Amino acid sequence: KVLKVDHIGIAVKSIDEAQKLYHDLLGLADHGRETVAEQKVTTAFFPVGDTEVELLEATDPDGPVAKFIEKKGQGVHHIAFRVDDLDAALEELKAQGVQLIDQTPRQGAGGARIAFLHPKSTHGVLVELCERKEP
Ligand code: CMX
Repeated sequence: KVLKVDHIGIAVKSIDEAQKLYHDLLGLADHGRETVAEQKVTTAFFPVGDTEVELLEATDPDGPVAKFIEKKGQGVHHIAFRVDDLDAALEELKAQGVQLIDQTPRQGAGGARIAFLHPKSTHGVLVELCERKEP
C-alpha cells in the first residue's frame, strides 16, 4: 500500500547553491547531508509538511545524477512513494507487468529500503518506492 509521497528528488548542480533558495528564501531547514557512495550522489533532505524535498548532487561526473543533468538539465529527478511493505509491492507490480529497475530493494538515504521502477512503465517519471521504519 502507498502511504504518502515520501519525497521529491531534485537534481541540482550544487546543493550549496540550491540552499539559497530552499533555506534562505523558502525558510526550509535540511537535516544534514548524506552521501550514498554506491549511487554517486550526495543528498540533502528538507522536510515540508509531511513530505520532503531531496536535493541530489552528483559526486562523480560519470554518476547517474551528473548524467541526468547533462542530458536534461537541473530539475525533478524522481518522485518517491512510501510503501508499508516494499517486497510485497515489488512482487505485486512485477506480477502486473510493471518493469522494475531494481528487482530487489537496495539501501537509500536515511536507512530506507528503496527500489526504482522503470520510467517506461511509469509514464516517463522515475518512481522510487521506499520503506522506512520511522513514521
Ligand atoms: N527520469 C526519467 N528517466 C530516467 C531517469 C530519470 N530521472 N533516470 C534514468 N531514466 C531512464 C533512462 O533514460 C533509461 O531509459 P532507457 O532504458 O529508455 O534508455 C532508463 O531510465 C534506465 O536508466 P539507466 O541509467 O540505463 O539504468 P540504471 O539501472 O543504470 O540506473 C537509476 C537507473 C534510476 C537507478 C539511476 O539512473 C539513478 O538515477 N540513480 C540515482 C538514484 C538516486 O537518486 N539516489 C539517491 C538516494 C536515494 C533516495 O533515498 O532517494
